[in-house]
Amino acid sequence: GKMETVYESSGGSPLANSPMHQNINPKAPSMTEAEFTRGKEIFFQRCAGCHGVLRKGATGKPLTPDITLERGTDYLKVFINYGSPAGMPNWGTSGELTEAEVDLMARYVQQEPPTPPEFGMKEMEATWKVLVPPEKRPARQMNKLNLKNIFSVTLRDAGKIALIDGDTKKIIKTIKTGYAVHISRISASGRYLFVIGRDARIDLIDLWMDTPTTVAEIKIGLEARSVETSKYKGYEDKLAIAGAYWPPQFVIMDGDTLKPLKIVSTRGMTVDPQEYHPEPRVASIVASHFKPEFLVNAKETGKIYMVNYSDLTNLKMTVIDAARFLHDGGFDSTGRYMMVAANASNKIAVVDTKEDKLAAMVDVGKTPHPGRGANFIDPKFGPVWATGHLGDESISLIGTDPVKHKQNAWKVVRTITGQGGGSLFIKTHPKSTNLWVDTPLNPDAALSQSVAVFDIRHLEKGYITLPIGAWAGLGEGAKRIVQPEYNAAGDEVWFSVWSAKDKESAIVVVDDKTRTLKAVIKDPEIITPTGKFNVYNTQHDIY
Ligand code: DHE
Repeated sequence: GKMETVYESSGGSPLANSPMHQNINPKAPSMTEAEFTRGKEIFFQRCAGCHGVLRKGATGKPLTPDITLERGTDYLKVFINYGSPAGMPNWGTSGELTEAEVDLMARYVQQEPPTPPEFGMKEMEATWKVLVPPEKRPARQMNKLNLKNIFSVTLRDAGKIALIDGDTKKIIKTIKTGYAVHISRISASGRYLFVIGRDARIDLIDLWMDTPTTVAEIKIGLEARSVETSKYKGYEDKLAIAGAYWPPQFVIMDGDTLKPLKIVSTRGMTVDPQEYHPEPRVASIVASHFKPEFLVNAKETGKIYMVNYSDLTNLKMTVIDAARFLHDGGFDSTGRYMMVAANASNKIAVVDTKEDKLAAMVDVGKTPHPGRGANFIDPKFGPVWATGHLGDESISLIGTDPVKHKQNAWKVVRTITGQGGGSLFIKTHPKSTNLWVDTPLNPDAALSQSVAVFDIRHLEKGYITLPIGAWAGLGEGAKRIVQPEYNAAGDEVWFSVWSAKDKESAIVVVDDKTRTLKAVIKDPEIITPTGKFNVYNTQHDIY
C-alpha cells in the first residue's frame, strides 16, 4: 500500500476548489455542508487519481453509492484506515488522514459523487491569451543557446519549469507555468516548448526569443496530464493537442498561438465489457511520424484514437480497441509502432501507425509503467522496447522487429529482474549500452534513493545500483530518484532527486560511459524536480 500512498498523495487537485452541485443521498449517513466540502477536497486530492472523479473506478475499485451504501460506514472506515494488499493505501495507519478524516471519508463516499462543471469552447477562449503574436516573434534564433541540449525540468510544487543548459549545467531561466506541471513536449522544429500543468493550463514557450519567453497560454479543462504537437511532414509546428482528465476530452489547437480549434469528447463505451463510461480520461498522447495523426489514449474505455488532423471539419478517426486503463508509452526505435501500457490489465498495446491498426496486445508484469519506454538491441533477440512495473520488480523486453526478427515480434523475449517494484521510468539512448531503471515509489528508502543500471550487452549479469540520492549530498528528506533522461549527445544521464517542497532537492548528472558522478545541480529554485525533457531527444522521440 505504501507505494501508491506516495504516488497518489503527491499533491493537491485543482478540482478540489471547483464549484460543484451537491446532491446528498437521503440514504447516506448525514454530513454537514462543511464536512461535505472537506470530503470533496480530500477525495480530489487523494482518491480521484485511482477511483476517478465520478468514482466509477480505474486503478482503484468503483465507489458509487450503490456499492458503498451496502458496505456501510464501519466497513469503509476499516478499509480506508488499513488499506488493502491490492493497492489501497493505508490512509489512517500511515498518518496521512486523521481518525476524524477517515470517518468523514467513509461517510463522504456514500454520498452521490458531485459532478464538476464542463469546459467547452467558451471557457477555453476566455482563458486563451496570446502574449506575443507570431508576427512580433523573431524569424530566427536570437540567443546563443545550444537549444538542442536544453532540459525543461518540471519544478512540480513550485508551479514552474526550469530551463537548464545541458552544456554548462546552469539554469537559464525559471518560468511560471500551471499548477503541478506534468510534462513538457517540443515542437517538430525544436523551437516551441509546450508545458502542461495538472490544472490543464498550457504554456507555449518560444525558445528563439532573446531569452526563452512564454508567448501564449490557455486552459483546456480542469485537470490534465498530456500535450503534444504535430510532427508529420508538412505539418511541423502547425498544430498542438492536449488531453484532459476532466472534462474527459481532447482539444486540437494552433501550434503557434494555442487558439483552440476543435474539442472532441472521449465519453462513450468501454472496450470490454461494452458499457457506457462517463469519464474516460485522456492519458498519453503521441504524434505519428507516418501520417498527419495524433494517437490519443483514453484510460477508462481502453480505446486508442488515431486522430487525423489534416481536415478538422471532416474529422477522421480510427478507433482502436486495446484494453482498459491505458496510461503511458512511446514509440519503438523506428517510430512506426506505438507501445502503450494498459496498466491495470497488465498489458502493452502495440499500434502500427503506418497501417492504423492494433498490431498486438502483449502480456507483461504487474502494472506496467514505461514512461516512454526504452529501445535497444538485445544481443540475442534483436531490437526490443522495454518497460518496468509499478507492481513488481520485473522488466519486460518486447521484440519490435517484425521483419528481421519475426518470431520475436510483439512477444516478451526476456524478463530481467530489477531492484524492486515501484518503478516509474526506464531509459537508454542509441549511443549507450546502459539501461537505467528507477524505483522512486518503492517503500524501501534504500531502493527509492538509488537507481539500477544494466549492461545491455550482458543482461544476464544483472544490475548494479548507484547511490544517486547519497551522491546528491542533501540533508534529511525523501530524495526519491526519478526519471532518467539523456543529454543530446547521449553521453550523460540526468536524474531528479525529488524531496519534499520544504527540503533540498537536486539534479544529479552521471557520466554514462564510466557510470560515475559528473555534476550535482543545486539551487534554491530547484524545488521538487520530477520530469526532465531534453529538447533534442523529446523532439525526435529518442529513448
Ligand atoms: Fe505522471 C507522464 C498521469 C503521477 C511524473 N503521467 C504521465 C502521463 C500521464 C500521467 C497520462 C503521460 C503523458 C504523455 O506522455 O502524454 N501521473 C499521471 C497520473 O494520473 C498520476 C498517477 C497521478 C496524478 O494525479 O498525477 C501521475 N507522474 C505522477 C507522479 O507522482 C510523478 C512521478 C510526479 C508528478 O509530477 O506528479 C509523475 N508523469 C510524470 C513524468 C511523466 C509523466 C515525469 C513524463 C515521463 C516521460 O519521460 O515522458
